[in-house]
Amino acid sequence: MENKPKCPGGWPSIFATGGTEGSRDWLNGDLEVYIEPYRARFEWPAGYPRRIKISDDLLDWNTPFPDYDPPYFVAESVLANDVSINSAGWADPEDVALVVDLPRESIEGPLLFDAQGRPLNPRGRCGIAGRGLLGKWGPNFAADPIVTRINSKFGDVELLAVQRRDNDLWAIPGGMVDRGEEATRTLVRELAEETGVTLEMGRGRLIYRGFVDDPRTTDHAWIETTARHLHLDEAAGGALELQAGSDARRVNWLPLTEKSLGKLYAGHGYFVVSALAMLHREQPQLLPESMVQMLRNYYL
Ligand code: RP5
Repeated sequence: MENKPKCPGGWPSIFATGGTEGSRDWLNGDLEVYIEPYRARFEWPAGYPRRIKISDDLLDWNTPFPDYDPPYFVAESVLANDVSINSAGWADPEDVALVVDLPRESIEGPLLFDAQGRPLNPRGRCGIAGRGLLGKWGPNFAADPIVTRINSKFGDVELLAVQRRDNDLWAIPGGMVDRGEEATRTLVRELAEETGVTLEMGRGRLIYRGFVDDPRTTDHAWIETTARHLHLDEAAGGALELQAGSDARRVNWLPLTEKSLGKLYAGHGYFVVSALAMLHREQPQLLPESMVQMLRNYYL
């Protein structure tokens, strides 16, 4: 872990490796995004029971933990949308044996299952059993459209961000993939629903696919996302008309600083840092020097 970056604000660390192992030359190497486990195991949304604390050495499902007996929790909204009792619902049956298309693998790889046939969180134990607020057993797929621009008046790099209704935190305007929907379509749909902006997100650079360090995570349900990035020039960025909708209380161009990145919902700050690092590597003259310095601080 030689090249692990600093983690301001006590975030889960995301770090880049260069082309050769141990290289610190992240701007020139093959940038790869990693997320280490896992802040979600210390947080939970309102309404969740308190998580059991799991020490690092007991995260791994293969490590025996005979006394492990976390509280079981499934939100009322999930139970009410169980497709086996509500044909218009969006959630799996509460009885996992009734799930017809239970995945055997996810973006993270082949899944482990417990004795009751429930999929196990690939990042390991997190102190709450059941699905919490998540509808699917196992991976709940999401998509995260990252849109940035430079505001030359203030010298800032800005993120098209929404303030979430559930916890007031600022976030990438992402959302869940609907049944049968391609993630690329979800990127466009969620961006439009939450911000009023329509962009061809499929043209954006693929930044990350995998586990999201989201506080709703449980032992048996978690979020995996596809994040793509579009950087708009000043004219295109300035021409967009923003309108908050769906789960978004507000939408705005959020100036990116170490502080604002550190406060973004779930692991979103690190998706954005990764997106900007990749952009800088491709166009070294584009980003203001203050932003490049900040990126260096993350990666070195
Ligand atoms: C995050 O939750 C994902 O990265 C995505 O942004 C979001 C999807 O959930 P909702 O916004 O639909 O609640 O962890």
